[in-house]
Formats: sequence, structure tokens, C-alpha cells
Amino acid sequence: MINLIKRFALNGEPISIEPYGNGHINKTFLVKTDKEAYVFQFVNSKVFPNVALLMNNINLVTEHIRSKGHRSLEIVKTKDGRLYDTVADDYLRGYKFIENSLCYEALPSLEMVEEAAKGFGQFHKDLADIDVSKIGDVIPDFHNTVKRFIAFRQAINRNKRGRLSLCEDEVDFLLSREADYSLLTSALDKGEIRQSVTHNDPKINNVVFDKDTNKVSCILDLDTVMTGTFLYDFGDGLRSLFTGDNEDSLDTSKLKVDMGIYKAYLRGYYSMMKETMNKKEVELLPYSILVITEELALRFLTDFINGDEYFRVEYPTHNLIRARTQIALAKDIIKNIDKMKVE
Ligand code: ADP
Ligand code: GN1
Ligand code: MG
Repeated sequence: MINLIKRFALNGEPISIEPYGNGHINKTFLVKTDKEAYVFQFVNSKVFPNVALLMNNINLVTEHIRSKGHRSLEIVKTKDGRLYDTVADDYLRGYKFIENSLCYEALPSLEMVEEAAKGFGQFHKDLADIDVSKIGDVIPDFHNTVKRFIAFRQAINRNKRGRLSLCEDEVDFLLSREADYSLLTSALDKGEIRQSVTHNDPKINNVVFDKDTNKVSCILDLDTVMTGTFLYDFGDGLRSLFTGDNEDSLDTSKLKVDMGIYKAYLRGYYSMMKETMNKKEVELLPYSILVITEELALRFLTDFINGDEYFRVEYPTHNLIRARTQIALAKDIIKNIDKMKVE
């Protein structure tokens, strides 16, 4: 590893390398030199087959955000000026470590919830005028819930690992919610809501906060930045906050809507984005939380049925447990959706 790292334009001599973070997709390492800290990642090329396109997107987006005077991830290039290195079948890239920062699985205060929402609102605002045609589709249909449902039904029909009998209730629930899956995609197709460049994975451990001020210091994990509707980001931000560190929990009673979190997130997001939202987008805000929660439940359960081909798992029923937590949350969102409507 040390020899691989030395191919990058580092400040100082590497002195330590250790695994870092809780991502489900890439393999992340914290690298320290005698002068600076970096994050290096082996990009998951099964999930992201076109790493060149992905790194080009990240380069454009981070430069654009910096041109607005805001902080963004800083790519560490290889000594010969490339955005990543190829190592056998793997792809390695480096970022400067965001110093004096903390990353959370669950936020300790409503003030920080509001800050996180402002951070994502600012991110959407900063990218509102980027040239959309230059941003490639790294995972086509990533947030096309209708297509996720088709993939789910295919997995059920194949039942290739014989796991279907272990998840009949979960399958029945997700089949019964079919009407929800087209709520955002059909509004996009009809042009009722706008297409823009969005993050697509705004969970709370993809943000770091400044240790001293508790303000957002940087939005991370830009692999899935693509065009879409900001509603999937709004919904996923809240899904992730409601889930907190319970995504793998056996106790699904913890998966609940928290109206305090909802109001704080809405306030923060509105402070950045209210003027630019149309009536339909405002109407769909609460539904976006339901749709993305059900979408993730579909993805986890599809992966469980298919034999864990996508998400990194630690034990054989990990994806089933994850699907159960998201289904429990979806059920509580359904109960509370009227309270979340925005006047
Ligand atoms: P994954 O796609 O696997 O989720 P991420 O890019 O989100 O990978 O990185 C995993 C974790 O590593 C993040 O949740 C965060 O804690 C940490 N991390 C990533 N990049 C940085 C950075 N530049 N500075 C500080 N921490 C980082
Ligand atoms: C993955 O990479 P990470 O852990 O930030 C996934 C998201 C899911 C999330 C659920 C590229 O995010 O879509 O919402 O897990 N990322 C990708 O925890 O599939
Ligand atoms: Mg991540």
C-alpha cells in the first residue's frame, strides 16, 4: 500500500495507513505523512464501472463549488497529474483529509440537523448553474424507484439463492406499496419538478462538521453526483437522520419519524432553497422521504434475495436486517405523513 500511495503527489513522507470510516461501498484508508493527512479509497468498480467518468464528475463539481467560495473535497492527483491510479483491477484515489472535523452516524443536536440541511441546500444552490451536459450518469437510473421495483420483482422470480422463504412478510409489504414508487419519477417525466445536479447519497456520514463550530465543513462522498431531482436528496437526508445508527439494528422499534428532526431539517433546507421550489416540489417533500425509504428497502431486500452482490455485508442476513429497519421506518412515515405536509 505504501508504494501505491507514493505514486501520488503527497506533502511529506507517509508514516501511517489505517482503515477508516463506515461506508458500504468503497474501501477507505486514513493516510498520514509527517506533514499532512489524506483519505485514500479503492473505488468499488463493481458498483462504479466507469471510474474515469466518475472522477471527471467529481473534479468538475468540486471546482464549481470552490468557484462559489465554498469548501469542497480536494483531489490529490498522481505525480503524473492523473485524478486516480489504476492498480490491477482496482482504482485508487486520494483526497485531502478534512482537518478539525467530525463525522457522525447520528446527530447529537437539532442545531446540527439544521446545519446539515443548510449544507445540502447550499450544495444544491451552488450546483444550480453547473453545465449539466458535462456531468455523466455514473449509475444510470440510480434513483429510479420504478426500475428498482422491476429489479426487485425479477429477483423474486429468480429466487436464485432460495432465500425468499426467509423474507415473505417483507416482500409482501414492498409489493403492496407499488403505487408510491412512481410518485417522483412520474412528476419528473411530466416536467412538474425540475432536473438538476444532485448528490444522490446525502446520508449523515457523508458530511463532516467542524469540531469547534459544529457547522458543516464539507459534503463528502461525491461518487453518485448526477442529474436528478433534489427531492431524492431531501428525502434521503431525513431518512438517514431518522435511521441514525440503527440501520443494522435488530430492534426495529427504534425506527421512527422524529418531528423535531423533520422541522429542523425543513427549516435549514428552506433557508437555502425555498425561493427556488415550485408548488409541486413543496407538495412532494414528505412523500420524498417515504419513496426513498421504500427504495432503499427494495434495494437491500433485492440484494439479500440475490445473495449480497452489491452492499458490503458482515453476515448472511445483514441485508435482510437492513431491509427490515427501512420497512419499519417506512411504516412510521406512512402513519405520520399528514403531519409532515407543508402548507
Ligand atoms: P463510501 O462510498 O464507502 O461511503 P465515503 O467517501 O463516504 O465512502 O467515505 C467513507 C467515510 O470516510 C466517510 O463517511 C467519512 O467518515 C470518511 N471520509 C471520507 N473522505 C473524507 C475526507 N476527505 N476527510 C475526512 N473524512 C473523510
Ligand atoms: C450506500 O456509500 P454509502 O455507505 O455512503 C449507498 C446509498 C445507500 C446507503 C445506505 C453508491 O451509501 O445509496 O443509501 O449505502 N451508496 C451507493 O446506507 O449505492
Ligand atoms: Mg459514504
